[in-house]
Amino acid sequence: MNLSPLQKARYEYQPKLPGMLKAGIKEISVKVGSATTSVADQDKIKALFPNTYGKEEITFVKGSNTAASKKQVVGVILSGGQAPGGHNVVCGLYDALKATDKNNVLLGFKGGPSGLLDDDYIEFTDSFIDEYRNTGGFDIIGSGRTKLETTEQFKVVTEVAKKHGLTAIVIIGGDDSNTNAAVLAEYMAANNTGVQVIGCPKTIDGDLKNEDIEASFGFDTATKTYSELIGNIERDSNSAKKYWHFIKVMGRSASHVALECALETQPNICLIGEEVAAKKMSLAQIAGQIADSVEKRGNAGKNFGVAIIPEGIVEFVPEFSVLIAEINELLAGKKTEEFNNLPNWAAKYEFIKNGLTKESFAVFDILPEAIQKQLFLERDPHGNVQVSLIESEKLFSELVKAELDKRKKAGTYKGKFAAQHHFFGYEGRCAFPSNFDADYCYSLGYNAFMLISYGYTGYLSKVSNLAKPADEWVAGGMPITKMMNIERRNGEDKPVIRKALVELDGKPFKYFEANRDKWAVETAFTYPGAIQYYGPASVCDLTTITLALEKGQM
Ligand code: FBP
Repeated sequence: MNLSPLQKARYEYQPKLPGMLKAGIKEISVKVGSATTSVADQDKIKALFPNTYGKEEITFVKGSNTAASKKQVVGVILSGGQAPGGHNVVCGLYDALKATDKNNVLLGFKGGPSGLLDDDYIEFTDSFIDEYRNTGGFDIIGSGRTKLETTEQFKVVTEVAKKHGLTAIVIIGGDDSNTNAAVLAEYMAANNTGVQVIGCPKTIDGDLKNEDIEASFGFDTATKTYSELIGNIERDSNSAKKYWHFIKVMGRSASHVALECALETQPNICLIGEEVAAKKMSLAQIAGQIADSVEKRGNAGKNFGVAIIPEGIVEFVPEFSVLIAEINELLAGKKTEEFNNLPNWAAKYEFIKNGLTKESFAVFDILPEAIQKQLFLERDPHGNVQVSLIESEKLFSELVKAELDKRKKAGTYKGKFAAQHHFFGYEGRCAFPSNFDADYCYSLGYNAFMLISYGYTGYLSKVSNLAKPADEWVAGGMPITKMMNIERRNGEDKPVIRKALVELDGKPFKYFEANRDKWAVETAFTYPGAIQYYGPASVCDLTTITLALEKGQM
């Protein structure tokens, strides 16, 4: 195989483990903490999880290992979108499993949860695993978005587990996948299958975090990758001095990625979906806010700038959500066919005008025509508009341009406006994990096996104190039910892990808020540069500014 020099070097990198896991398997003991309760809806969650609710938080400490010795056959799946470090979770799990007993077996089920249902798997070996150490991607076994949530599916999983003699299943995924891990753990316990289930917190979006989970893996590397690119664009913008760059970054339900990139690069504008929703901002208000920055800078001779836009922004704009709901209704059932059969866009436009309320049509009418058409082209299998495919970076630059044209006519804006558009998402999801993610993920996997060997089920592998050097990290486990509450999903009350949105009274947002007016007018760009893998720890092992601020380290 042809390997790049970095690939070769990364194979050799030895990820750092938390101090208490370093002494070797025989020296890892358990400290049992207090019993837990769910973050809300305690009675309901307790009733739904009678076998796994209320268990104790646990921490690993140095001491003699008292885990019962038995042959372990563990199955692992990767679930959902790729996130840098996934391979290292598998490597850490494998290394701990083999260090405990060479006869233990690790099976990787392919293509995500569906691999477990289809019994499509490989058995990991040393040589196979070694090719994936410290590399990005999920290609080691692939991933998928099939949800493991029905009793029928659990029955199939039980059969597959029986066939292989599985003693445990590790699910590496986001909030939904780990919610399903908790439900599967409860099912396995209730049916005395002897199969334990452990989750690991993954997602570049950063929205699986809470008082126990300080960060989901992949967020560090993905935001560093986007920040490098944004910094490069800022430098280009500051060199050419002729473009405004509208940069959309991934993060569908929360704006953590956008916020971290803004803290790293200090752009002129960064929209935060959660703020837009809290202030019930309209598209026109958002465009007006960006136009204010363009105007002030343009009038000072600075016809360039950078605006960061979170992927999910339009869903946070109340009037836009209403418009989408009305469009879904307008085209429900047979009406899609009627709409599609109309001869041209003018006829379709009339159909839309007659079908929407006056308020929603007013919102629709200010959208650029390309976006208007997109709303009617891209439908999901249920016939709904796919909001995540809307090119919001283009939407906002068009709205800003229209606003600036007005201001030009009114004589207040004297600058020039030309825009470039970018979308950064897939560029960061499979990058070589930063040292932080390489270490964190390896530790999560290693720790997941320790939870298995000590007999725990329905737990999330937890590694905390992450703003400190790895040696001071704390490894342990938290019952997933502790992170759950009841939420309305698809018309039903469901037990779920609460998704973490950007907190508007949290330190990262407060820091941004305190600085953004200055950044909007001045050129305060910072250039993070590429992720560094070799060199001083002060450069290579840094974690995110979000985490540093949350932990009071800045
Ligand atoms: P997860 O929540 O599964 O980690 O995925 C998040 C994400 O990377 C989002 O940022 C993005 O909107 C989405 O996946 C894209 O999904 P897909 O890979 O299916 O295009």
